[in-house]
Amino acid sequence: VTDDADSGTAMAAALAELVRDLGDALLGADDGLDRFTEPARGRGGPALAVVRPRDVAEVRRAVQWARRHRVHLLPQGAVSGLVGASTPPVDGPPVVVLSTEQLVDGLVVDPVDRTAVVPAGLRLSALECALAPHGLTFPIDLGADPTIGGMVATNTGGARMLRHGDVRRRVLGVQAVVADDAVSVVDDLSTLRKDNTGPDVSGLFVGSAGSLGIVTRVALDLERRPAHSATALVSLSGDEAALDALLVVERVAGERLSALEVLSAPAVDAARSVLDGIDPLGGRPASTTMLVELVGSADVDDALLGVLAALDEGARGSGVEAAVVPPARAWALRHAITEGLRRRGTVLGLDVSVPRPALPTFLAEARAAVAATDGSAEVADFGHWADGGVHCNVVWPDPHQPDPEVVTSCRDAVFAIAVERYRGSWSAEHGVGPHNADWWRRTTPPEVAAAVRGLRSLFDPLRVLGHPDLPW
Ligand code: LAC
Ligand code: ZN
Repeated sequence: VTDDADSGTAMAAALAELVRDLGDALLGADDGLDRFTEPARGRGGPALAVVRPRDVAEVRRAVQWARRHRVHLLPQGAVSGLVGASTPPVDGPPVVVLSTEQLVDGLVVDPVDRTAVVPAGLRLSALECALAPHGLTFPIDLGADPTIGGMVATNTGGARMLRHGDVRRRVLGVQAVVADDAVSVVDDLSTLRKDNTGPDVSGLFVGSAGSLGIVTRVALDLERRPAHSATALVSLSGDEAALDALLVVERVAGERLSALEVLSAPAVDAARSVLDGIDPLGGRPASTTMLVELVGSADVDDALLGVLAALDEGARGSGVEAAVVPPARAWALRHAITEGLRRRGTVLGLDVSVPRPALPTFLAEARAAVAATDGSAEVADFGHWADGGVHCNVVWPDPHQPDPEVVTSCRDAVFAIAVERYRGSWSAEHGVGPHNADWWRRTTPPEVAAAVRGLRSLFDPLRVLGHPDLPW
């Protein structure tokens, strides 16, 4: 046990050493660290310093320092995660943030192989720009613009998961710096699609929330950019109708289907509020709305009309309002939801999944549970219904400010319905962080938890990597 004065002196000495080891890559408290400490939602805590290594050698030096001084080193990409894992805790041990924003050199695209080796700090948008001239894409699409390393650490899903899978399915290999005694570089950067020469070590870093190692490069399996795409927005009478429509769309669209999102009326309203007069719904009142995207050859427009005709027929005269909308407009509506909700007030983002047949009843029960917990809260859900995923956002419109206990009660109520009643997941695609760590402890079978903790003691025996409140 040290008293505060002693630990303060020890920390000052440790930081002086960090300046000596990594000074050129370091930002200190005087440099304005807000963009590294403010999470996408909610509040963050302070960082002792931010280190921005430019290569693997500097990442290793940072990890060596963290081990020597037993200080938490928090890997960080674009701070777009939604479970609180990439920014320092409000109350907790001191942390140094390791931002990958300068780990951006050395992208290698192989158009013949249809693969790329990508530095961890590269943003998804920058990767897409580099791939476009080759007619290639890394087909994971979402509202934010994360780094590739962050996408690996959270195993991002996104809106085209039904067609292209999540990050896990697209990662061929990973290079990561781990915090074992040797501070090893685990170099498993093969770009081979077929390579059955033992267990999948790269895969261990996918979804690890930055705790097992700091991902420095990633080998990715790419896709050809589709030549044509067509999108429609379909207004439906509610969630039951959406489930019926989902089946019709899948049956008629077949392999052309590349996205199917369902947006609740409050989510549509929130998105419209940020689109400044451009209304992809042509003035129709907000209702449960399905976004359907088809990709393929020049006949996708006709195929989409066929899907809409089948939906109309399936609705048996009760009327489905549907319109073909240019893809950029349809996606603008979809991607404006997050910002629209943020402008409404305080948002609790709950990212759950349930078996598809349970989607309507799950949502009805979740809305009722939230209303029973706090009358001022609204549910503005939207999600990747074809994958059984729902972003069950709870919103407190300004000026309502929920107490922390109310937030916890809403989260627990919704998660309990998803997990206990419908055998769903309390984190469908946003990964694990302090916001949902309790649920990992509650629901992970002991043998599985022991395996994860075993990996942690292999790669990070001193427990210096990742957010201090990770549950393993
Ligand atoms: C998305 C994030 C919120 O689907 O998961 O855009
Ligand atoms: Zn999502």
